[in-house]
Amino acid sequence: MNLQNVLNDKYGKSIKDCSNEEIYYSLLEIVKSEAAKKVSNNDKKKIYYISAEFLIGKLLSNNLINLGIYDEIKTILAENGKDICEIEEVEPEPSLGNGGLGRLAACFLDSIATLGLNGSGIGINYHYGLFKQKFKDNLQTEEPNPWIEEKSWLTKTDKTYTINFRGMSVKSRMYDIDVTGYDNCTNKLHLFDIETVDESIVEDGISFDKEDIEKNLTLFLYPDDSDDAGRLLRVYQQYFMVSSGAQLILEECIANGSNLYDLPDYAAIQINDTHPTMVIPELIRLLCERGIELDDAINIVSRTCAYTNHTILAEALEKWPISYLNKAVPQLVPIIEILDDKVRRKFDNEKLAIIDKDDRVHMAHICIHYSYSVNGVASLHTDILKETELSDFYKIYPDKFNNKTNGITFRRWLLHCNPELTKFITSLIGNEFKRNADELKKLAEFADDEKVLKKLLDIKLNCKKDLCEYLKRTQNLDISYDSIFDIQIKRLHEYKRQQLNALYIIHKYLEIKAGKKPSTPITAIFGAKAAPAYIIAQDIIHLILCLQEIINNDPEVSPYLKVVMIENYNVTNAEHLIPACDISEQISLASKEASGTGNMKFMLNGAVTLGTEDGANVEIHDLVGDDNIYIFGDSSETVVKRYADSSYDASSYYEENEDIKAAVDFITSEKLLEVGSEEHLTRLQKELINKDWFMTFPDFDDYIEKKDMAFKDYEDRLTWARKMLINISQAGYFSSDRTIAEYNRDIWHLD
Ligand code: 26V
Repeated sequence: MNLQNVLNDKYGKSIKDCSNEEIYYSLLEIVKSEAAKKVSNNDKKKIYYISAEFLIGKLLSNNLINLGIYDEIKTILAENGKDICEIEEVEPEPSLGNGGLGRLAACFLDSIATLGLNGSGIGINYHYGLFKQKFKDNLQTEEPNPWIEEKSWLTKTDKTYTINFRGMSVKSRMYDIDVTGYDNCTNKLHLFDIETVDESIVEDGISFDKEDIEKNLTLFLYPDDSDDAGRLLRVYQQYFMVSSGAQLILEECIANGSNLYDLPDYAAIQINDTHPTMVIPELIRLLCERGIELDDAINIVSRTCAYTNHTILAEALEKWPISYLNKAVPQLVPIIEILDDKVRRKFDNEKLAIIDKDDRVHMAHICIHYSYSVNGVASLHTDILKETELSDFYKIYPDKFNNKTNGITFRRWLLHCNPELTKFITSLIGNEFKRNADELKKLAEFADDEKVLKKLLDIKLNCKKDLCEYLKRTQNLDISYDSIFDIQIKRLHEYKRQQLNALYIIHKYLEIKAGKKPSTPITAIFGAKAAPAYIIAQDIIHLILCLQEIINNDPEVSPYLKVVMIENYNVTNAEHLIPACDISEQISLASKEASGTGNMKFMLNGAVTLGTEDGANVEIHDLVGDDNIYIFGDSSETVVKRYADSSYDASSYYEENEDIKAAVDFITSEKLLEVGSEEHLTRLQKELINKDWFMTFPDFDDYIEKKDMAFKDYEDRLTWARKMLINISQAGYFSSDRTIAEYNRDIWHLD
């Protein structure tokens, strides 16, 4: 299909005369038709990746790249005075995920298709996805993010299923999004939706009637779960997803020749965190309905499902009161009771039970008992699961546990977001790294090649200039490319410790005020959304926004230090931020960040990590060595011990460490109160002094020392460029192609 022909047919105009919108919609058609021409893999066995989130980002450019027509289209457009980047901006970004977990699912789909594996994603077609973030009076506000237009990547199918809830049933319809592999087959992401959804029930911001399930079921991703109605809606959403998915899977397997007893030969179902757990009892229910004995059904399903754990945080582990399940999906309750009963008969250990004494259903426990594989997402995380968090389970099922260190797709996070670096790498080591990321290691040969190192610095500078221009244009933010770009972009959570970074900024501000000026100016960049009901997270955003206002408007300080909190952090702005980064902030409290994947994206784009020994940082450290990373803070063992013996006392650090006291006191200083809210700032300050649950104070001194050391080292440009090069050269391990190959080798066993 030729762009000019399509434009002629649709609009009767030449490329030159078409609007960016007209070109975008035509490219959408071209991509869909080219994707359909690719063969799909119809092997007997298929992997179903089921997930409540797929944070796919914009799709146009990635599809063009994967289909091998990006350069051609870019050139035709340029010849006609059109910039492909401006066409890209027409596309709305779907926000079908919160953060790392959803983005991982999107990277995995890309790699499954790229490796030519027979696989589909199964999820929910949220109309508004996660909220759009706006700042007002230095506070976060939330708005819906409508992304579905009349013409979009979604293709309506004629597949429908009936989903029964207590006293009500809904008709689920499947919509498909093409998943193009890099020079390989096209797979599908199946997103389920209902037709009765009513966008008009959304009132102020993102509030809506949480009880009107037929109108709200697929409106938002994870609506506010601070109340019963919100939590119950999540149960409805989850069952809707898994029942639709389970019906589809059985239908496809039967069509392929399965007699259902041999289901594990036809399907592997990867359960992405506990959100899709109900697929286990639902499949058991459906098999029984089709005449299979209960024990057989349990056995079949357990050999089909595999579970991935993405967090050890207790508050994130789902435990649904059985009363919720009774209210929404009573048909699953007797099955879950039987699953619990079987566990109790076999093991005399309350901690292994599915239904606890308070009548709450531990979703992770269903997954562990009734799946054939349980994996963590980075080596340290898996070790902690085995040794601490899930040690009772590990004792009874040692063979089920395995590690699959996360990865990222290099198509989006290098080829697309950093074409200049991609081109340079290609000029040094050839094209092969695009298929085999391990080839990046060859770059290490150039570690002492001054010309190469200088070019790397030039490319970084260009990316920084691009970012400045992008932030000016989209957010009216002014930053200088002549400064160090120190970036922390991720969901706002106390365990990720944006507050530690904020304390550093206050510390630096006070130093500058006292006359100690950094020799290279620093731009501290944040991007983060906070859950609407997460009070302390909202307070931390408020603190950062207040610091931005004070510092950037202080002529004594702003030449040396600037703070930028970008609005509505999402995949698209990440694609601009990551290539421009010098220092990648990965400062979670050791043991708490299961893996992190932003850390990998930064490394691949030549940023140097400043981080704790947490998640995949540990593996990055192992790969690049001490000289090419800045590690600080207490080890996960120390942290785990501190929690176990409750020995941490934040207030003593506050009293005894002058720097900590000065920074924390500043949170409620007159200066900050001039621009901020006393309620928010006081609450945050008290939280830190009295609790500091994620232990920022014990790591504070070391953080400052290592961060200042990194800033100092940055000044020796060639030595710094060498660190950048080593990071890029070692990033191949973090390709999601490697991760998916391991899932397939160890868990899915597709041909
Ligand atoms: C969810 C919640 C929800 C309730 C409030 C507290 C809380 C804390 C954490 C979470 C995270 C849930 C699971 C998740 O998103 N895990 C992330 O998965 C990524 C992909 O494996 C991984 O890189 C991140 O380290 C991990 O946090």
